[in-house]
Amino acid sequence: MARYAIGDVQGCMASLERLLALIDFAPARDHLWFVGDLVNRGPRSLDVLRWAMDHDAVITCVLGNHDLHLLARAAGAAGEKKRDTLDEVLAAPDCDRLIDWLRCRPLLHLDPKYVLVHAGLHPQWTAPDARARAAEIERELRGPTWRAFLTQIHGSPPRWDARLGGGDRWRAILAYLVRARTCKLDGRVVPDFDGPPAQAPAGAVPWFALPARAWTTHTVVFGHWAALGLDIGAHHVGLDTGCVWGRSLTAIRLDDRMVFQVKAVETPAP
Ligand SMILES: [Mn+2]
Repeated sequence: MARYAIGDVQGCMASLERLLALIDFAPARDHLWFVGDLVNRGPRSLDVLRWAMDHDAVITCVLGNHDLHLLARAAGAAGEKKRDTLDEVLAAPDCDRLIDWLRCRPLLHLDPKYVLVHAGLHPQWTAPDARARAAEIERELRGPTWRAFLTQIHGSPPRWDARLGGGDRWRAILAYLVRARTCKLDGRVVPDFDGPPAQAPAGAVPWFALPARAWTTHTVVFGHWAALGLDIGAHHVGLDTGCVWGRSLTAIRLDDRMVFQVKAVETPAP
């Protein structure tokens, strides 16, 4: 058995198929981790979701910001965004089944060696702390009031504080798990900056480069930051290589860190 982690797919089914062929993916033998953002911006989100649900037994997929946006659209908790390509999913006859499958995905997966998360972690969270914070969100998404919950995740998050409650607490947790790229030295996520680390605003550093990180007992596998590209450090593996922007889709075999990449098949929208 081999375990691979795969970067942000974002509806790029043809590129995913090309990558699965490159790694000679065999469901009977292999297990795949996905860093989230299975859907949106790319052309075939519906096909990617159906494929993922069909392969539920052999994949581990965490939720990304675009996945949460799809859930919010399905719940009537968010409107259409300019570059959304989610209409085909929302109009599909199996939409409810796909949405129910998606909202039961974890926000974070923890094993003895790795943390799998879409964007990042707060520097003061240990890996088990992060798992517990993620579980707070997962409980809401899987419960009967998931639609109402999704109306409360928008708006600017407060700085993380363990005493936060309710919507402020959920927004502060999600700021790390699904949105973080750079942070200030006090741990606050810098909103909106999505360029390369070298162009980060003054005083902002990648979330994984903050001093005194509590989670470095583990290696964090993540995506969400296309401008960072493939980035492998002592305790982090960034896998978003901008497939939906016409660059490439990346897998890493976790057992030996062998990297596999395919050029994006999809042409990015202008
Ligand atoms: Mn993302």
